[in-house]
Amino acid sequence: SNPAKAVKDVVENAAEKVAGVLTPDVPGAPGSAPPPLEEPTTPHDPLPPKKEQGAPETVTPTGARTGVPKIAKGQQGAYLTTANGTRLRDTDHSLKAGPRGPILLQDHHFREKITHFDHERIPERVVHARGTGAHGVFTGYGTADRLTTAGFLAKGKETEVFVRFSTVLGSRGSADTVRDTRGFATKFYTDEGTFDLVGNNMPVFFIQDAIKFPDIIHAAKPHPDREIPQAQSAHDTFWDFVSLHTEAQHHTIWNMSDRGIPRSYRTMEGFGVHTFRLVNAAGETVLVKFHWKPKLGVHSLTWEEAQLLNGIDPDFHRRDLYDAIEAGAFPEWELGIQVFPDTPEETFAGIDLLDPTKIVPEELAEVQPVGRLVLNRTPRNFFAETEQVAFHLGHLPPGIDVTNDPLLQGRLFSYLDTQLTRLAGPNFTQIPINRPHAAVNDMLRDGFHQQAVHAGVAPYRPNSLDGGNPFPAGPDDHPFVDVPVTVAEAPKVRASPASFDDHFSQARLFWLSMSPVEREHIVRAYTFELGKCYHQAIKERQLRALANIDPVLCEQVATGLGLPAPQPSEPLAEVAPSPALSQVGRQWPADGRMVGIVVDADSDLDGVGHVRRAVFSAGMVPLLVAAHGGTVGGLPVQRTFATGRSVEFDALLLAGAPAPAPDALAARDEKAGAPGAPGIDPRVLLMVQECWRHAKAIGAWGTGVTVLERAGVAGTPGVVTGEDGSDTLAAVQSLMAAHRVWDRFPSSVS
Ligand code: HDE
Repeated sequence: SNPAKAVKDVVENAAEKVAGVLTPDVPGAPGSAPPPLEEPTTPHDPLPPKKEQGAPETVTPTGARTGVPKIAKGQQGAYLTTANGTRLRDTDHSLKAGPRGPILLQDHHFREKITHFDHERIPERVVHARGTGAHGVFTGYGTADRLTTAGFLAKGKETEVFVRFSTVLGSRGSADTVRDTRGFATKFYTDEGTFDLVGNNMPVFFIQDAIKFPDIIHAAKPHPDREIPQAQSAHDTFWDFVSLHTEAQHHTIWNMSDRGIPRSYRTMEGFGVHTFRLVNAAGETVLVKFHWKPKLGVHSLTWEEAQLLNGIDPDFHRRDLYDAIEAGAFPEWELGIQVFPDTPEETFAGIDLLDPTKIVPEELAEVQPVGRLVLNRTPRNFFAETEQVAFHLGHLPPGIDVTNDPLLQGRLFSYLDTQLTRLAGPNFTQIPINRPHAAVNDMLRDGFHQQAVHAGVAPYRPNSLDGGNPFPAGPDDHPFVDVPVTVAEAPKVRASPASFDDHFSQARLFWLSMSPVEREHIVRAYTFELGKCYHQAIKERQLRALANIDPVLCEQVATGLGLPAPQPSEPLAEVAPSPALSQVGRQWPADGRMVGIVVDADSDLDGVGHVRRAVFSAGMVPLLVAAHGGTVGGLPVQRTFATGRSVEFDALLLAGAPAPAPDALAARDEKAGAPGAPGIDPRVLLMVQECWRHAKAIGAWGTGVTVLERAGVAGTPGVVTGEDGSDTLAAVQSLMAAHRVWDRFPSSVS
C-alpha cells in the first residue's frame, strides 16, 4: 500500500514485466507466457450468489492499488441466468413455432437479450468523446499546507485518483494521433469530497467567455452537410472562426505546434488553465494555476508519424498507456502550482489572471511542486469506468475555490448539465466510478436510476421527524468555504474587461520561445491546415492574424500557400521569450521507450541477446523485428517486417541485413528497382528511412552496417555504428536522451 515502495519494486522488476506484456505472442520469451487458453468445458458448479448481486456494489473500483489482477471472466464460470437470476438452458436459439417457424412474442429471454443490446450505447461526450483512462494514487508533499486546507495536499497523504485523457474534436471511434488539444481530467477521491481537476495539455483556451463555447465547437467539428473531416482542424469552418475571433490565436498556435501531436499521454504536461483560489485555515487566500509535469518530459510525434499512426495504429495512445501500466512502467507526474497574491486587480506582472487565453511564464512565477501522481492500474471495464466517469468543475474540496474567470464560471454550469443527458439523469454520482470516497449524507432524492434505498421520512431541513438530521457543519468541522470575495459594484453588462482585447502578444511570446526546429514544424502545420481550406478569403484572413504574431511566420506560411504576406495591422508586442515552453534542448529519462532491433539468422545473435537485456535494464522495451515470427537463433521475435512499422519505435538498431523474402512483393520491388534493392528487404530499408526522416537514433553493428549504406543514411547525424552491440546501444542511448536527433531537421526558420 506504499506507492513509493510499489514504484521501486516495479522499477526493479520492470524489465521482466515489460517483456510479459509486450511479447504476449512469443512462447518462451522472458515472463511472456499468457496462460494457454482454456477450451470451454462443462460449467463449474454455480458460485454462491455474489454480495453485489443482492445490492449495488458500494465500493468504488478504485479501491485497490498495484498488483490487482483483472477478473478475466465476468461470468465466473457459473450457469448462465437471466437478468433476474433464473438459470437458462439455451441462449443460442430463439423460441419458434417449429425449427422453421416464426419467433414467438412470448420469448422473454430473446426480448430481454435484444432489448438490452438495443440500448447498450449512450450518447458520446459532445466534446472529448475519444479518450482513455487509468487509476492511480496521488501523494501530497505538504508544501501547500500554508496556502490551503485541502487535506489531499498534506505531506504523505495518499489519495486515489482516476484520470481520463482525451482528444477534443473526434468521435469515440476516431484516431488517437490527430492534431488536437488533449484533455487531462483528474478525479481525486479525497476524504473531504471529490476534487475534479478538468484540464488540458495546453495552458490556454480558444475563448475567453463560456458563451462562445458552442461557436468554437460548431466551427471545429465536422461540417454539418457532409460530416467531414473527422477529428481535424484542417478545414474551412475552423479557420473561418479562429481568424475572425482572434482571441483564439494563442491557443491555435499551441495546436499548430508539436504540442498538438503528443508522443504519448505519458509525455504530456497538463494545465488547469484557469486561475483558482486557495484558502487556508486563517481564511487567507492566494490565486494559483495548476500544472502537471510529466516525469518523462514533454515529447511529441512528428507530423508524418502522427499521420502514419492514424492508419497503422489508430489506438496508439490508448495502447501505449495500457501497455506501460500493465508492464509496470507507471506513468508519473508532479502537480505544481504557480502562486500569485490575491489582489483586487487579479493580475500578475501585468497579466490578467482571469483571462484564460493568457499564461504566466514560468520564468516569472515558478511552478512549485505540491504532490505526485502515479498511474498504476488500468480499468477493468472501459464502459463502466472510462465512459461513465463524469467530471465537473464544481466538485471542489474545502480549501480550493473558483475565481471569476468567465470561462470557468460557465464551465461550472456545463459539466453538471451535460451529464443529465449523457448519463440519463441526476444520479450519476452513484455510478461506481463516480462515487465519492468521502461519506455522503445528502438530501437529494429519487430521479432516474436511483441506487440508494434511503431510510427516514424527512429529507428536508429543518425537520424534527428525522431527529433534525443531517446537521450543517460548523466553522471548525472543515466545511467547504465560499471565499467571501467582494464583488465590485458595477452595471450589469454583456462585456469583457479591456485587457481581454490583447489577442496577439502571447501568441508571439510562444513563437519567440520556440527553437528553430519547433518553428519549422509550426510553419508546416499552418501551411498544411490552411492548404486544406477551400476559401481563399479565409486563408488571407488567417495570414493577417499571423502577421500580427510574427512576420517570419507569416511570410513562410504565405509562401507555402502561394499568397502574398500581409503587413501587421497592429504593432508587434515587445515580449520576452519563455524558454520553459520549448520541448527541445533538455535531456530526459528513457523509461518505457521502444527500441526496434532488426535481426536475421546471420546476425551476431549473442550480441543481440546481450543488447536486448541491456535495453530492458535501462527501463526501455526491446522489440526484435525479423522476416518471420517465432524465434531467430532462439531469440523471440516480437514484430515481423509485415506487422512492424517504424512509427512504433523510438530508436532502431540494425544487427542484420535481411535479404528480400522470395515473395511476389519483394520480386516486384526488386524488378522496379525500388530504393536499395537488390539485396536488402525493402521493408527494412523503408523502416530505416522512416526512422531517419523522423529524426530517431539509428545504430548498426556487424552485418547491419551495410543496411545504413543501402538506405543512404550512413554517416549522417544520429546514425552510429559500433564494434559490437553494447557499443552501438550506448551511443544510441545517449542520443535518445534528447528524444530526437534534432540536428537532422533542415531547419529553415530561425
Ligand atoms: Fe470542457 N467540456 N468545456 N474544457 N472539457 C466537457 O463535459 C465546456 C474547457 C475538458 O474526460 C464536457 O462531461 C465548456 C476548458 C476536458 O470526461 C462539457 C467550456 C478545458 C473534458 C464541456 C469548456 C476543458 C471536457 C463534455 C467553455 C481545459 C473531458 C462531456 C466554457 C481547462 C472530461 C463532459 C472527461 C468535457 C464543456 C472548456 C477540458 C460539455 C462549456 C477550458 C478534459 O460539459
